[in-house]
Amino acid sequence: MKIVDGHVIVCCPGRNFVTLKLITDEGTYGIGDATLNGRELAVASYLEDHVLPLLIGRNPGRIEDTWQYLYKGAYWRRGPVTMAAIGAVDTALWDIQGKTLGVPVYHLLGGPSRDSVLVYGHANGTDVDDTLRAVERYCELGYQAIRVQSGVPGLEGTYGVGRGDMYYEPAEPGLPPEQRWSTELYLDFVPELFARVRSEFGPEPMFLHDVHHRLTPIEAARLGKALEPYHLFWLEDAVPAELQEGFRIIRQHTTTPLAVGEVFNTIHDCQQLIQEQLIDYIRTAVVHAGGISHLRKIASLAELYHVRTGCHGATDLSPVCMAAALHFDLSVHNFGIQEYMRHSEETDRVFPHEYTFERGAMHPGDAPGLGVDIDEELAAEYPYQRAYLPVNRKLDGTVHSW
Ligand code: EZ4
Ligand code: CO
Repeated sequence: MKIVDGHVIVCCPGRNFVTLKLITDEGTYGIGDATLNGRELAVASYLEDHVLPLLIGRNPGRIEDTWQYLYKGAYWRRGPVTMAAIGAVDTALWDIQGKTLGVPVYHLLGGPSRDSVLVYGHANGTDVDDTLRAVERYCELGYQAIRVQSGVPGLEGTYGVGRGDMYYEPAEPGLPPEQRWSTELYLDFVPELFARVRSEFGPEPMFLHDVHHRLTPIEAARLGKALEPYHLFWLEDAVPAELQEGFRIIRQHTTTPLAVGEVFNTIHDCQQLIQEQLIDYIRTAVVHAGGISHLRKIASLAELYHVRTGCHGATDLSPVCMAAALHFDLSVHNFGIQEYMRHSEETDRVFPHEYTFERGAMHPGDAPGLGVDIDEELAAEYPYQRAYLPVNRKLDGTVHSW
């Protein structure tokens, strides 16, 4: 069997997505997500201009060999653009392999290690009361685990608080919007928020919180310590993680479980974090960390050190990535949790899928391959629209991590 053709589909059914499609001489095809929020066209060009010519004529069953060929063969290694492109190829090849053998991809990954995949949803509100109402609605929808984000009094707009109801989409068409930030106001507010959440909903629901890279290690240590009475499932991205050893400081001070990794691209970004047991959950995503093949290597390293997986699953990762993540999650032994921000109806129509949600857990379905498709005719009705993530500034105007 040979890859004979391929193309990249860029569409915007409510938000931008980049999808790779590889077609074989037997007529089967596979798809992979290549979406890099705010930098979409760079990955589309990397694939179209530099990768597709290398794939024509290759045997699609040589998944690991193709990964190594694209990674080592480029000479230039790592980085989000390269790794999203490799991730898309890898995902499409697993899809083809599953379809060729007539089995869902999780069967190729060792079969199911569990019956279904625990997911967490996103409750957010402009203030505490608004946020509590959102948490209640997620509980009613059956979610057992809920990420809680709230507007901070005195700050206009903050990470995780959406414009719509029960929905969060940070990217904006046009040029990047700017937000304002105060670490002081935030640190005073968050423990109060979780005190209210626990007193209203009791000890049972699992609650998570995303700091979104905005603290220093010692500030994160203070927050983790202050949140200990409320038993968070995890505290996410407490600090920007370029400095892996920075997590030692947080770890010395708090037992609040730590999660990180949605912006990581390779195992090298988390090697020290995992081997020194500085984190509890690794959040690398299929699309941004080199596909299913590379994610399995990260999970195997993590398994040795009692670190579990908690894949990124925001709306800017397409349903193709979501499907691939669910096959990975179902099969890998040291699975922890999967993020699930529901996509818009427009997006779900463009990407018909087999995966299902029931009582706070998901299943990838049993269709051969990934069980997800792209309706190219419908996708063509939604052309690309330039959009960016916000930029963040402190109250005095200094640029801060968003
Ligand atoms: O801000 O995916 O945990 N989820 C997140 C996301 C990220 C977006 C960036 O594109 O932090 O909402
Ligand atoms: Co996050």
